[in-house]
Amino acid sequence: MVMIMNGFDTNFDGDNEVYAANSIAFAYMNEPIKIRSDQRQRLYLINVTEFDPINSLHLHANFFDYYDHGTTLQPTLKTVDTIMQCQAQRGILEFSFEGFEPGRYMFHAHQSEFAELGWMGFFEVIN
Ligand SMILES: [Cu+2]
Repeated sequence: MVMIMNGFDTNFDGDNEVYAANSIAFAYMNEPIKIRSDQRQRLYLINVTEFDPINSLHLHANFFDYYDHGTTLQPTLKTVDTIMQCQAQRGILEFSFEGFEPGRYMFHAHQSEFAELGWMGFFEVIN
């Protein structure tokens, strides 16, 4: 899957008022991303947020391996639950919910302001 982290300056004051993954604030709160517990996940993450120098992704209840820039075959970080990206940075997350209870697992920016303004959502683990 692909997640593009972005923000929107809705009143043209040079600061973002809304944050999102894939452009729609809170979209995956209402419509969680369904993932099967027996399938390993690969998430291509890209930060195109303007006005804020850093954005981030934090995953609840689980850990992922991270391939910074997606340019190596071995992960550059192993077993982490939060990753930060500078503007225009990208990378690849790999994780699995194998053995987890079915249900909703949250992900969101690790800047609480971004999360409160739209950059949060759920994976829904199904068997
Ligand atoms: Cu959280």
